[in-house]
Amino acid sequence: MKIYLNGKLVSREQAQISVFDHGLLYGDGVFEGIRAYHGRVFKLREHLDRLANSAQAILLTIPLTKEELEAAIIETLQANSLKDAYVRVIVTRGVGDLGLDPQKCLRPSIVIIADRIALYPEEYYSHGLEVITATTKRNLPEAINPCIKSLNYLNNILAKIEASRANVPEAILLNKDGYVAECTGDNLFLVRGGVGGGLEETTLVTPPTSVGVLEGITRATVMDLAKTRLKLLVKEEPFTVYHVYTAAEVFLTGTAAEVIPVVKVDGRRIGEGKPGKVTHRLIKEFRELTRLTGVPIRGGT
Ligand code: PXG
Repeated sequence: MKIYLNGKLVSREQAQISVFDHGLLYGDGVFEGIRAYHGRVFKLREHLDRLANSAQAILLTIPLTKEELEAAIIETLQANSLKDAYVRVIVTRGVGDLGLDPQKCLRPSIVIIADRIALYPEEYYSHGLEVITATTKRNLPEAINPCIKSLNYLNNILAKIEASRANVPEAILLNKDGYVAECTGDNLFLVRGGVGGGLEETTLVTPPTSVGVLEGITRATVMDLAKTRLKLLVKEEPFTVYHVYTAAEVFLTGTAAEVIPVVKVDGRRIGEGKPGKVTHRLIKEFRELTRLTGVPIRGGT
């Protein structure tokens, strides 16, 4: 395996970072999780834009342009001969001293890891997930805005531990006012049923970023597919867990999960207790898009 580390492709053994790196000492940095499908990098520009925005929000200057970062990502995928992959891009504040002051960090560290994607079990898609509501609240947007994809994931990790202890794969985080925010690594959507079983009055609802969520790239893609392909109404609107319990369908979206149905929340069966038809159609549309679009890793693939 070849890993990109500060401008060089090095072996896994050589890919080492100083214990004085502020990414390690303070979680001071930002990252992206990106996928490549069939030799194309999916939504690469959107991921690079979000990385730039995360860095901008924490006053971190990335020493590469978006074009240079894109080339480094493609180069890392090529070096590992990967066509279907998970790519982790990490930019830390860099090596400093034992104080918080980022001014002591002279150069950000940049790491790109491209690996085979560890897919979720197929039964998650065919049968759906059970989730719980975590007692841990989502970070306050006024403190650390969840739109920043920072290296400090303790908020999400604490909720993930709650899920594991309840023997379920995911947990819903509420914000401090009790509105549903998102899951530990995925955005959340509800389907509100239309009358008569047609899709005409069906509405897709997801929390607005003002509630305190990461502005997921899969979230934006699914909202677009729902509008353009399924002709659904799509709303960004705050809601409570009551609206999750009483939804016709619930699903999660994320780079790793894609679109994944949720069939049980806090012991309540959602809808019919099996993945719904809107979720099924969105899974299909999303997978089709991943086959057809993306930045080619090699010309012509
Ligand atoms: N919310 C949070 C808190 C996330 O971390 C998402 C939503 C979905 O965003 P995207 O842009 O992926 O649709 C995320 C993304 C991992 C991993 O290795 C985590 C994410 C993405 C890819 C891999 O745990 N989180």
